[in-house]
Amino acid sequence: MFLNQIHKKPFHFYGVAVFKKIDENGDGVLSSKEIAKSQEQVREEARKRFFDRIDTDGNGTISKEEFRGPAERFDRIDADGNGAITPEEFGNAGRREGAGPVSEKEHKKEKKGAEHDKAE
Ligand SMILES: [Ca+2]
Ligand SMILES: [Ca+2]
Repeated sequence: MFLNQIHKKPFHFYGVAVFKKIDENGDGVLSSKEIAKSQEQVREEARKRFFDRIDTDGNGTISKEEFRGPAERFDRIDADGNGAITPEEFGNAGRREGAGPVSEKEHKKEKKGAEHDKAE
């Protein structure tokens, strides 16, 4: 079922090169461990890119001025309340909310589809 997920979703936007990167031992099969690891990496990378985009002055933290979302959301992400969001705080918030290319909900949907596919 993990294989199906990878085929249906990340692949058409990450490409075959990524398959090779994920397939660490090069046996042409993605183990669920390899996939889980790569999905976490993809999420981290997406978060990092997103973070960099928000951090317009590039000082490594997101200030209230740079953050364009609602203030309550900023406060929620700024876990230590010092008025600046670090990449760590940002990442933790993302994990808490299930943000990223594959959300919890999509996971379930894909799983369902995958089971349907392997009816043989
Ligand atoms: Ca900044
Ligand atoms: Ca902070």
